[in-house]
Amino acid sequence: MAASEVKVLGSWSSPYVIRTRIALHIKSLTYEFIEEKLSEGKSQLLLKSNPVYKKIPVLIHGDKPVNESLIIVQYIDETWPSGPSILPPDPYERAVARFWAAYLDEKWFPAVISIGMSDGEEAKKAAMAQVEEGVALMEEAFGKCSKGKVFFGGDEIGFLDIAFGSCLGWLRATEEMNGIKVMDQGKTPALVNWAECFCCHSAVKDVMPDTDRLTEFGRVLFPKLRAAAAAKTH
Ligand SMILES: N[C@@H](CCC(=O)N[C@@H](CS)C(=O)NCC(=O)O)C(=O)O
Repeated sequence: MAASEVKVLGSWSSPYVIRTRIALHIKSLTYEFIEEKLSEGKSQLLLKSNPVYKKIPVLIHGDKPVNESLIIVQYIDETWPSGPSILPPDPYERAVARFWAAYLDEKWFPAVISIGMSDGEEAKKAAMAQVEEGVALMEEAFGKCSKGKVFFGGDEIGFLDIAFGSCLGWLRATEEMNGIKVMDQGKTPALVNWAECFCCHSAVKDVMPDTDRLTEFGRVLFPKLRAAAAAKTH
């Protein structure tokens, strides 16, 4: 397949975009990465390709757009079955991986973001407690899913590794910005080891954003987002 047949609309800092790129790397697919500068407005191509949510990532395969990062990862796995499998072959294990991925997107990652979005100390503390609780749940889930191997997916990176691992950059930047440590050797030793292996993996290391760069970006972004949220409520 020619490189231009697969395009990704995305940005370097988005955890959701990273998922798409990791899945493409696992399948050894070449693709064109089109950087969307969201702060400067959305491109016509993005608005046309994701008219419902108008969000990145968008995978464009030929002339067909696919939206929503977890759906994109599953599409890549099903469309190029000859590369390493991303979803577990067993239906129950697949259901478990999808369950935790949905939990991460619906509950856990929004709590990570609300640490940066909270104005008062009380709200920040509540968000931190939610994030810590989630990490403890994921430590337990790791024990069950990995069966003593390196990744949630076993010997290789799978669906849940991609769903969770893509959030590591923002988790680390949030820890840095707020002087906290959520994932550490004392509380979550298995996840600490997993995170290190995940970030060093050849499919991941070139797209995982540098923590310092992300922290610097977050220090500018969060005050703007907080101001925009406050303006909305007044
Ligand atoms: N549920 C979506 C979330 C995607 C998302 O929130 N993307 C952000 C960038 S990290 C975005 O495009 N934001 C632009 C906007 O909200 O208008 C997915 O998994 O793909």
